[in-house]
This record gives sequence, structure tokens and C-alpha cells, in this order.
Amino acid sequence: MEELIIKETIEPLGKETLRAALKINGTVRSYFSTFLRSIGYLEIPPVIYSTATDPLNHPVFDTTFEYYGRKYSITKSMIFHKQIAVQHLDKIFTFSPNVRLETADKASTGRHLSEFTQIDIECLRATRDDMISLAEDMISGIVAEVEEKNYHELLSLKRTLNIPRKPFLRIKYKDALGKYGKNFENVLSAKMSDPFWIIDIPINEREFYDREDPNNAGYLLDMDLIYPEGFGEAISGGEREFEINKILQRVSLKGQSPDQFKWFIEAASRGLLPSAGFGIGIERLVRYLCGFPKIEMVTPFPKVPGKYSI
Ligand code: ASN
Repeated sequence: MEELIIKETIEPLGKETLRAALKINGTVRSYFSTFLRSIGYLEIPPVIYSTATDPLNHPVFDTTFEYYGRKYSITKSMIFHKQIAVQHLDKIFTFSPNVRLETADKASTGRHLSEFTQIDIECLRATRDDMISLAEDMISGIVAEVEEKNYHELLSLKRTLNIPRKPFLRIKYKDALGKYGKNFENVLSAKMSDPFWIIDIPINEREFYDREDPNNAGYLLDMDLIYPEGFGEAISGGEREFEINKILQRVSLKGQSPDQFKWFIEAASRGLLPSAGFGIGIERLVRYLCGFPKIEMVTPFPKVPGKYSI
């Protein structure tokens, strides 16, 4: 039985589709890092564990451990490190491995892995509009790059891609919900043939660090990019809360304790400049570019929620 499970787990290694996906993955990583460097972004190394990590807005299993009397957690996202690092470094990016021990209901979504990498970006004094425009350049740029550099892989996968035209459509969360109901993200993703934005997400639908719109109380200055053809969420990001009183209010609104984010709250108390940023899940992007039904096809050792992994 055990042997059978291990065989299933390493199944992607025996498939030709994996080789194509890994070549496309290489194009993604080198294109994004070259492009971001060319516009002044500095790469910072990833943080694998820390005393504070992203609380997320949905439940996952705990990854905390103790080391020399202190509690650490494995990184769920580098959101706090980005917001602090950017205060000194202006424009940063990192290829950040994240561990989110998702529950078994995420096993068959085709787009969840419990271990994945996101390219996480943050820019000092930037607005949501700035970040939307950067993300649009990156997404349409990578489609063009893959069409050119991975012509043979796309041919072998029988995948046709269209370079999305900028600017991408922006849909307000409230309007999408009103028109398509709770499942709007999947419904719209299946309907659309180009990526599109969901913006102005209600405050209780996201973590405390996304900034509340000063002109639209109860809604955030954030943005989610959704892939077309049913591939679902691509990006999440937005402007950040940077005033300490607002941060503390938002932490308490979530029923969380500032102690959970101690070093970040201390740094924020000394004063932060505004920033904005976003993250693009690399495996989800590669899955979209390859047109695969399941995300586990893009990586040799996939960690599928609720399933045994090696
Ligand atoms: N990378 C996201 C952001 O920049 C945060 C996340 O992964 N939850 O907003």
C-alpha cells in the first residue's frame, strides 16, 4: 500500500508533460527576474521561517515549532518581511517558497499545493494602480516570452495562448457577487477569455494588512487577478495599511493578537511609509501557460492537500 502511494506521488516524474512544464517554469523565472531588475527591483533571499508569518484569511494546519525557547512558523507568505524590507530597499522581489498545510477539501481544486513558490513584489510609495499596471506588464510579457521561447513545448502540449491586451478588465467584488453569487470567481474565470481583476474586496474577506480605502469605508485598496478558461486565481495584492493605529484596529477586528506579529508591530510603531505589492503563484502560472487540468502536473514532487507526500 505504502509503495503504491509513493508511486502515485512521484508520478509526474514519469511524464513528458513535466519536462515541458519545467522548461516553461525556467522561462518564467528568468523572464521575471530579468524584467524586474531592468526596472530597478532588487531581489532579496527568501525567508523560510520566522516568528511572524501571514495569518491568511482561511484555516490551514499549524506549522509552528519551537527552537531555543522561541516559537517560529514556516513561511505562509513573506508579506511582513516585504513591507519592512521595502522601507530601506525601495523596490524588491523574491521567489518565496510558502508552506500552507491546506485542508483536504482543497485536494481536487486543481490549483492548490501545500508547498509552492510565489514571486512576491513590493514597492515603496506605490499605489494599487501602479501595481496593477506592473502586474499587467508581467502577465502579458510572460505570455509573449513563452510563445517565443517555448514554441516547441506549447506545440507538444497542444496549447494555444493569446497575449492578453492591456488594460485588463476591472470588476468590483460587490458587482461580481451581486451578478454571479458566491461562486463568482469560478463562474467568471470559466466565462472569460482574458485575465481580469477583482478589486475593492470587503474588509472581512482579507487579512489585516491590506489597506482600507480612505474614500470607501469597509472596502480595501486591493486586487486579485483571475486567469481565464477556468484556471482561477493568479495574483493577490494591494496597498498596505501603514499607520500603526489602523494596523492595530485591523488586527483586533480579526480577533487576532498583536503578540502574534510582535516584531512587525514593533517595526510599524516606529513608523512606516506607504507601500503596495502583490504575489504571483509560480506553479499556478505555469499550469495556466501549459493548459494543464491539475497543478500537480507542473512539479516533480507535488504536495497535494490532504494527500500523502514523500
Ligand atoms: N503575496 C500577497 C501580497 O503581496 C500576500 C499573500 O500571499 N497572501 O499581497
